[in-house]
Amino acid sequence: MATRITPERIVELEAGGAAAHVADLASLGEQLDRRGIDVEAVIAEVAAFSVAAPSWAVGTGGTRFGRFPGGGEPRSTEEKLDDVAALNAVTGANRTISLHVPWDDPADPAALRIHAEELGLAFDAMNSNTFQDHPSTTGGDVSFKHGSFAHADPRVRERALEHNRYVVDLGVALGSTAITVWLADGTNHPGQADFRRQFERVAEGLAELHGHLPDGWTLLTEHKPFEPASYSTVNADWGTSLLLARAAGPNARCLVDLGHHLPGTNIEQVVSRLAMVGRLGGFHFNDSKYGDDDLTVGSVNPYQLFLILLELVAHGGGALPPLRYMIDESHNVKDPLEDLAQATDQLQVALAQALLVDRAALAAAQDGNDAAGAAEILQAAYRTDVRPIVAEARSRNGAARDPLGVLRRSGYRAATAAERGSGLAATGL
Ligand SMILES: [Mn+2]
Repeated sequence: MATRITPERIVELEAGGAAAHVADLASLGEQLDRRGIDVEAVIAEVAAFSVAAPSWAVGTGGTRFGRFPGGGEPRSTEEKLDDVAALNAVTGANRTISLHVPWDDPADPAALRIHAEELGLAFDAMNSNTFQDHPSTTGGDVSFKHGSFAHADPRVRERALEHNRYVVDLGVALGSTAITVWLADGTNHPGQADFRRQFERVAEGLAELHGHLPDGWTLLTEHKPFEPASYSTVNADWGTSLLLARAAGPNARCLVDLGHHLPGTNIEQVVSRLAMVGRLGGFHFNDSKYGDDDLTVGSVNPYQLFLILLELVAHGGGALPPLRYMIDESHNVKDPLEDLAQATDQLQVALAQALLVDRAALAAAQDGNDAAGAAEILQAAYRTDVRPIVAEARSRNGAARDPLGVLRRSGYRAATAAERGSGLAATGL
């Protein structure tokens, strides 16, 4: 068991900056008060926010060219939970973990659930995997090379269904209440398969899986335009995802991964559309420059992130709606925990900014055809340095005002490297 980062230790590590924080927060509070904004309400909303950390993100990511592990990486699902607990200790906003089967396939789910409870964590949406062949999912006698739910052979489709049912059952044992299905199904060559028949098979498979959902469970469909299917993907865009969710059943929702859109797509408008028809279910947060880059949330286009959060707050009637929020990034050169801390911070900042928008004034500007006025209202919120609010929200949760600084000064990574091994050798895939 790696070192625990306690609230007392955090206070100790941050004692030096306490007076400056009080002064900064008071100054921002005065400014917001003049603008008619209740700073306490914003702090409370940011403090209530939590975003899941995926189990695969606490290890170093890689590309198809190679992977360069940083040392001290978790060797088991239990150690992945330990790392998320350390992350949550400094951010106070990563209270759940999302598992991915078969990368995580606990032999004793009850024991893992107890371990999570001891760490103050719960299990968020489960993730299935039919984009790789693994004996525990294929049974060893079929292959997902030519698809899973969309496959022409009913035996393969049945095996894909069995795996997804297994993931739901495992989720039940862990206390999860959702499954996210991302399918690689598609084609790499024109003419390889029939678009319509592929779609119909996937719709049928998802409907069967929906029939297996326990009460209170949600099935999330995650779309992606290309990769690994480079010519056509069955669930390629939000419209297809909506059709599939509708075909699956009443408890199916669409999940929006910020990297799963073609360049230039207006993601905030996609969010608005899906929310409007009651099928917006969750998010995978990341950022991108060229495609599905899985870069740090808010690192490339923070204004887009702000606009997305603004749509979410509008959908929630002034507060963030209770959807499934998860970070989905690949940490190739940063320490995974440091990157997750930065991503969480970026989300808290964007949320606070979105909460500052004067929604009544914005609606009036919109109805008055005042485009310049509307832009001023958005900029007034976006250009406000809300970091004292975010720091205060974290502090009230017993977490760190400066998560990255505390993580570094706590010695957590050195402790895990000593316990788990340095693993400094780069490996190819
Ligand atoms: Mn994703």
